[in-house]
Amino acid sequence: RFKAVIFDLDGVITDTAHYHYLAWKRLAEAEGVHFDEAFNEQLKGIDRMGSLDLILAGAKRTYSDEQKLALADAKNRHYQELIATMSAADLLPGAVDALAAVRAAGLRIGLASVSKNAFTVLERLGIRDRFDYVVDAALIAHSKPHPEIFLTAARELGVDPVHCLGVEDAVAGVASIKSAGMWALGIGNPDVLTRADRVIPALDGFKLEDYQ
Ligand code: B16
Ligand code: MG
Repeated sequence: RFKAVIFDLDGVITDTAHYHYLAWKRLAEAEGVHFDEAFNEQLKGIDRMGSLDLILAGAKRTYSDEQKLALADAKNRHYQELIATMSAADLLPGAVDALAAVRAAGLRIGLASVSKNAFTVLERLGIRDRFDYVVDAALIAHSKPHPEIFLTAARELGVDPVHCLGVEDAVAGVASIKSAGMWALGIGNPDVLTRADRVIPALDGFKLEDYQ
């Protein structure tokens, strides 16, 4: 019944989620804000300024818009240093096989990442041409959990959301998929991704025929 599969990037196809974590952790600690894996979970799938606001809500001082932009820029420069040496070796196990299986089944393939670095990461991984449509995060007004990004991917792929399967590692991402009216495959822990229709630990367990 599915006609398209729309993938998230960070934490699904490659482990850039860890690089985002490292970059935010350094920033948070420099601002005197405690930062751990549990807090980071809330930031996954949330855009850059939204993530920064969540972190700075825990700070003792207030920040001007200018100061916030400078902090967001510094985080992004650190993140870009961390992804600079990425290559096809950084594809997570099963990612390429999953993309190939979806292609072989004749379905359309989309990418829905709110990261403004997504095109760079896809190029480094060497998989840009495996996607029929990649959402440009710069054109998205509302970060996940809002459905805009998944709905945009479906529209550009020419597929009704009810015929789309979305793949996500983040709580906000699964919420975005469900709000878009799609079927959600969670990647990670079922106790965390409670709204997903099915959860598997990683893409190397991806079996398209199992999802209905
Ligand atoms: P950037 P996704 C998201 O990507 C990340 O999960 C999130 O941690 C990050 O803050 C966001 O991209 C923005 O990234 O600063 O590179 O624009 O999960 O939607 O692929
Ligand atoms: Mg993600």
